[in-house]
Amino acid sequence: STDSAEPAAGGAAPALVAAFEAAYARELAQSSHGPTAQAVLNAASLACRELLASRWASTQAQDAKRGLKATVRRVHYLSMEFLMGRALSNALAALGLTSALEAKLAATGQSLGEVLEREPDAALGNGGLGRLAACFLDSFAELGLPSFGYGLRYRYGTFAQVIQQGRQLEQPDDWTRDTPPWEMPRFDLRFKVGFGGRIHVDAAGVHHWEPAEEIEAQAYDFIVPAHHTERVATLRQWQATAAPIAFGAFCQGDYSRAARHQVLADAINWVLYPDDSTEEGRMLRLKQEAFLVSASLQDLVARHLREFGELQSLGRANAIHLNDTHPALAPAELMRLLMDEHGMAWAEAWKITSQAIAYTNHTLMPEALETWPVRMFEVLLPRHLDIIYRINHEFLVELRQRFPDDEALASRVSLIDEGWGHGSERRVRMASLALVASHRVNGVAALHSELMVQTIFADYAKVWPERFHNVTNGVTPRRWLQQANPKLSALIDGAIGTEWRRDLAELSKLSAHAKDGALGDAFLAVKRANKERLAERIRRDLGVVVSVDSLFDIQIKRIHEYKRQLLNLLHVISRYQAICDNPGADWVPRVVVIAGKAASAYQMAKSIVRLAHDVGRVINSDPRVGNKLKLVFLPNYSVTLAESIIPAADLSEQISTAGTEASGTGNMKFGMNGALTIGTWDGANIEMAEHMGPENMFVFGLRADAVAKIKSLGYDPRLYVEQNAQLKRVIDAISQGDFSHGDTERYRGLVDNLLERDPYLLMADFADYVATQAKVDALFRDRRGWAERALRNIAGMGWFSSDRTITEYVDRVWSLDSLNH
Ligand code: 26R
Repeated sequence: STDSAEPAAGGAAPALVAAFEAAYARELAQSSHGPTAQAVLNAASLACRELLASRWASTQAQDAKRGLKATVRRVHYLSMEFLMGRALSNALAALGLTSALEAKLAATGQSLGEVLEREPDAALGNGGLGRLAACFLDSFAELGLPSFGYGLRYRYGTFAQVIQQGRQLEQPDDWTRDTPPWEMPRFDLRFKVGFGGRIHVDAAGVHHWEPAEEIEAQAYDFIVPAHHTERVATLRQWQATAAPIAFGAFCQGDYSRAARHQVLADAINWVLYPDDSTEEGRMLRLKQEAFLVSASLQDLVARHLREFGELQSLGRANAIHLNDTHPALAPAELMRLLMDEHGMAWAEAWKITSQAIAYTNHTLMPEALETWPVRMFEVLLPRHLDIIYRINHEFLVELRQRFPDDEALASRVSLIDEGWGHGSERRVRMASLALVASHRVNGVAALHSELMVQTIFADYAKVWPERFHNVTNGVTPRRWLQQANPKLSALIDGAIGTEWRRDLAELSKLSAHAKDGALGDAFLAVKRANKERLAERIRRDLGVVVSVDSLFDIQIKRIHEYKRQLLNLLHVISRYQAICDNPGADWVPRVVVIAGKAASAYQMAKSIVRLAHDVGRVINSDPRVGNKLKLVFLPNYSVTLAESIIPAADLSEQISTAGTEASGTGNMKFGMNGALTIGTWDGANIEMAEHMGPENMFVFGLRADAVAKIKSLGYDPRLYVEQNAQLKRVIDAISQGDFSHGDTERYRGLVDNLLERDPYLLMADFADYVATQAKVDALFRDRRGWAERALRNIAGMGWFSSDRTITEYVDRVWSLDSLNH
């Protein structure tokens, strides 16, 4: 887009523009092919990076001076995933340099949009958890929070999704091929991380670990700018290198042994682990987790020593945050560093560790609760296993004092699953390790936090009730509203002024204008323009022509049974059948858009992707249907694709089975962009409805308590199908092969699962979903009524800024105060 993403007054100071222009000219002159779009991208990125690097230095200097009196601790956000997306347009907007670059380009006849399009996404994450981490970094910068994000510098990010004959194929995402110019390699920041080997205890009782293998971690910093100050946040990503090379082998001419060492190191950074995968990769995943944790904590400890000269205050000056259990080795590693490397006694080291650590849970799905075989620890992390046993011992001694005679409780909460119940091998429970070491544990939306303490963590909530909190997620309005939707942003400026760009809560002022017909018309015009861009993309990429007069009905997220893309498809099929029955009726035209990746080993999810393509092919080519209904699947969903789809949405599909979606964050991005939500009473949908008024959301389906009740009584999906002719007809069409050229085998597994198990209650929610979609149609006909509701949605979204979320984390999780109660 060539629309300026800045407010009118957002241009940079002349000195900054001059510095930018000088750096830009110098970099552009390096191009071997002249000022191509790629060369411009590189030059502009390197010029921004240079300006950000000087902001980085002053931010670090400020933070180093903060001392122990500061009530805000420096935050270390440990995450195996950061889904950053593109960086250049965000940096230009933050620095106020968008128009400066546009002016340079005008001289050569190039368009800024064309340049920005060339930047690959940094897609080092799978979905919600990774994107949340990226939004948090944006807010760390904006709020001036002393902080580091810590992650791994994967060579390949999440796979690229290619669709071939309606089926998903995975291809490697070689995102660094054109050398990403954003990172600052920190050659002075290297730490050794050990694996395997033996431990011996000296006469003084100090443990000495002799690892069998050592790998060096080298830091690469990715600088994230604030938009209203000169502060920056840092994402520090570790790259593994073999250290030192097996030089002996090399000298003897045994290159393959020398190379093997290199290969082992490279593997650590090789690939982002997909969220559910096969057994083979598991050992490597544990190694990746240990590598992230060890390098990050060594960096923290070294910095604390540099700044404070002692380690006693480490827990009061630093917060260590675990983004789910993936970095849950952190307490064991911090104990090891404090005791084995710095001679601290257990009690003091434990006090510091539990002051520092806090943990966020992001899912109740039992299959996502990490456990690792003790056997793997014995091989890879023997010293950490010792420490985990000791933590467990101290914990269980205390527990038995408080809850005598409850051995069943002790075995349920133990850090070790002894495998007794299921007769399998012993495993370390990573959530238990995170919980026992944390002074705070939180869920990501109110319902999720409630269910967390009632279900998966009920025992722990009984032991430490004060530890459990809720902090509802948020998203950065810089990327997801100001940059993604400049036209809507300008419209909001006109209605309520520009202060909302600093403080999103100001959006509430829009509700006073919701009935303003002229504003409503202007809103519809902006939406239409955004839909035209998406329609053009659909035509270009898929060859499907869609009308912008249609209702754009959009579901974009990872493909998962609990998110119920299949329920969406059942509604589409039902609508298709009704249109064929009565093509002359006055249908509200709809374009249903789906995008999302299925984990490569998740067969059911892949089958849903295939069904979406099969159904789309049949509907889109049926002459009886025409513009009344289209179904398109946009391949290779990404942060960047989301930025172009969301502003064009009329309707946002947030239809998970109640009680299964921890929060959702896409729901918030759609709401800010003036889409209405059709959603279940789940995750953050509930709080969105409360903030905008539930009458402004299309809520349907069983609530979480009703879902639990039905399941406990013995749910029979067939009953719903037998009682609902419309539903039966849909299921029959799929089984009979109406969408698979008569192949009745293709979807047998999918249909049988629905009729026999239906674990996510699609059959039970179908009727209400379809009825609610009819209400959506009715309101869509009333253009002014629709616009009024959309404006009320936007007005209610101010609270869902990640700035508010991070302010809550600071108050309740990361402040010194949070240690006292
Ligand atoms: C352990 C491994 C297999 C694994 C499991 C699950 C790795 C990653 C995941 C992804 C989960 C934890 C995730 O992304 N959860 C999402 O977090 C978002 C941010 O809090 C929520 O909005 C969203 O509802 C939730 O599904």
